Amino acid sequence: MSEFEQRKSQLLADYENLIHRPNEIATHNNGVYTRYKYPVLTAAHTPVFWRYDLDEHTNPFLMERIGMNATMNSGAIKWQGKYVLMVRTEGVDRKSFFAVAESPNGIDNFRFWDHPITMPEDIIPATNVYDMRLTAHEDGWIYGVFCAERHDDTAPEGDLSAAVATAGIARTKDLKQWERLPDLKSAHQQRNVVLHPEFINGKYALYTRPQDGFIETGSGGGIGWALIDDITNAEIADETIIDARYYHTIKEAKNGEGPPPLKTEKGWLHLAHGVRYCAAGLRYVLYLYMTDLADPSRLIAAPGGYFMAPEGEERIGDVSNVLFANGWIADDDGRVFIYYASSDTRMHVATSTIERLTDYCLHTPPDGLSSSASVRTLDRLIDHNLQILPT
Ligand code: M1P
Repeated sequence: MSEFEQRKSQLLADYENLIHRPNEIATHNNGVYTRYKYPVLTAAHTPVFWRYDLDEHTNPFLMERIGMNATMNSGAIKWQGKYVLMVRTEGVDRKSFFAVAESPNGIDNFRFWDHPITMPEDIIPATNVYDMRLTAHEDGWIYGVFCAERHDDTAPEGDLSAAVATAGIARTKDLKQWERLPDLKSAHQQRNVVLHPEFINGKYALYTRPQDGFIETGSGGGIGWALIDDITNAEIADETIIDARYYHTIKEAKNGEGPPPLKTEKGWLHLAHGVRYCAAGLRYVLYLYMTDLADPSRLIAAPGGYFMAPEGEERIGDVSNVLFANGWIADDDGRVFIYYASSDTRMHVATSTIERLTDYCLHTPPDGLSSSASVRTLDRLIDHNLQILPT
């Protein structure tokens, strides 16, 4: 066998070993969710035939031709019995695109479909698209709502980082062929826009995140809510903040809706990210909240603090100290698969159940917004426990 053929066989064998590596439950368990030892997707999980030209005539040194940098912020859906992720895949050229990876069990054996998604453009093509939320809407379509980013041409000459974020909207019946609808029209820039799965008063409903600039939310007060008359020409007329940012909390700087909320007997269960400033930069953590079943814009539970924060290797990556989630899957038996990215680099899974997550939301004390309030809350639990514990 030639050296080329030997190396090619090794590459393909290593890839199959990686894909088939069984995941393992991590030892630490706080009773709310279970983490897993291995990421479910990394850049190395992208197919070998995306990265290498496998033809000895055109690539005699068997060099990587198209490098992949990250597999991150993924939408999720249960589709034809498979756990499917709509992966934000990022090449070494810093461009993100969408690609589907599926697994038979939700915790390992994720394999990419052969081709990435060809997403039709809106009238003005976007430079970068990312962070798709998948919503199986009661109208029968699967919607993908994602960030579409373009250079801000009103910025001073030479400012090549100024950008404008809008919500791109597309829909599909098979996750392969996509119909692009016009981007959301909004008075503000928008990122982290999510379509609610049901009609509300006969209208489509969006979770929004108004922001004054591309990075800073500025006057944007938090996660918003807007009803939309026509999804094929979506425009925000009224927008109300349903989950506000607060000083000295995990969502002081920014927050954003994660995946579409899950419908439970006790209310809509939401997963979101909160961002705060610190000396190391921005710190992104995940939190949960719940809203009313009949009125999903009415907050009914807001557990204090974060639900998950970066741990161990999750803390390090292209943008360190970040957890971000825009996909989860609830199975019929009540199990929930939470797909989260760490540090804008790789994808992980954590598992829990609807029962545990709603219990967490309804019984975790809210943030009292001051140190003295935190001590009072802690004292109540200590006193309760001291009555139970043997002296
Ligand atoms: O780099 C962290 C995250 O930053 C942005 O999120 P947000 O708009 O809430 O600040 C997004 O670019 C996201 O993709 C990224 O993970």
